[in-house]
Amino acid sequence: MARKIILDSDPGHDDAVAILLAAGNPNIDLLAVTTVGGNQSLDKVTYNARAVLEKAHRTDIPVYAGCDRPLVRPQEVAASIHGQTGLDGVELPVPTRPLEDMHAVNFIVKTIMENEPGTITLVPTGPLTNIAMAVRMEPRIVERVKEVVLMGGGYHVGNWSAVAEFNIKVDPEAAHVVFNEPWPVTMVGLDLTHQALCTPAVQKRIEGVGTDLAQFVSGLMDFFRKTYQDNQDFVDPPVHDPCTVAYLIDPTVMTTRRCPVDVELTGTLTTGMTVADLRGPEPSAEQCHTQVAVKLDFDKFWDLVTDAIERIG
Ligand SMILES: [Ca+2]
Repeated sequence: MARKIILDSDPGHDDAVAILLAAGNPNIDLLAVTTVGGNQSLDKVTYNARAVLEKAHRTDIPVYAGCDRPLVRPQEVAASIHGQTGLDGVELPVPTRPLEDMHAVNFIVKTIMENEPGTITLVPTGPLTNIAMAVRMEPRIVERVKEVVLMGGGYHVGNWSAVAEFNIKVDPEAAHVVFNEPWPVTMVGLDLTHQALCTPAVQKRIEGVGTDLAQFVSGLMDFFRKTYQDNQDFVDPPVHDPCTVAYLIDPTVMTTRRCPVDVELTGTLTTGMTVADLRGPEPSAEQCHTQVAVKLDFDKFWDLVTDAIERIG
């Protein structure tokens, strides 16, 4: 049975690859892409989500726009990494399917409440604003969601400050809400995603698929490599967001460590840090509802991504 997921994203080069992996793998039932202001403004990332689905010939998948700014703090975008459009470096197709009327937060709540408990998985790959809003609007979603598998944070490294990752740093209050609800949360943070590097060999393999879509992904990776080289001192870009979807397709794509995780809101240097308590023996699932991703199976991950691009055609 395919896993029913809602991908809550802010595309974004790596979000685009996450959408393609979810749309192109038969074990995932992508119910909708919901969007949140993050890498770029809400309007831009929403357009990008629709354009990526258009490129993947998946106009059957609806897109719902959500919150346009963080709960408390002024908005901060990642133009240094994703450019002025949020998906710089490629030509986007014009979306043919209109944006849905309903707000993303309403859609998330409605979908979870209307489906059998334990059947919907939330996959946030942007700031956690929509998810926090959904929890506050309808607290019963917490016990009905199967799990939350999110890209964000890190237990020993940051990218938007020394210790904080972008998605958490820009809306730490929302992240605080999400990590403190008792649903199962898997944090796919920078410790893991910095292993998901799009090396020249990986990119060549993707290009080898030989389709227009494969060229599109390669174009995205060229831009992403350049901004990561210029701004984050990387040689190859880490393709963060699809790691979440890969884990849902095949949990053996990564190892995880169960541990309490909380979000710093009042640090003078550490606001937005995901503080993971790795002391002592690993707690059980009954004792602890949060876990962090540790080690990626690099080959298995890129096999899944390449396979999805191939299947989409
Ligand atoms: Ca993202």
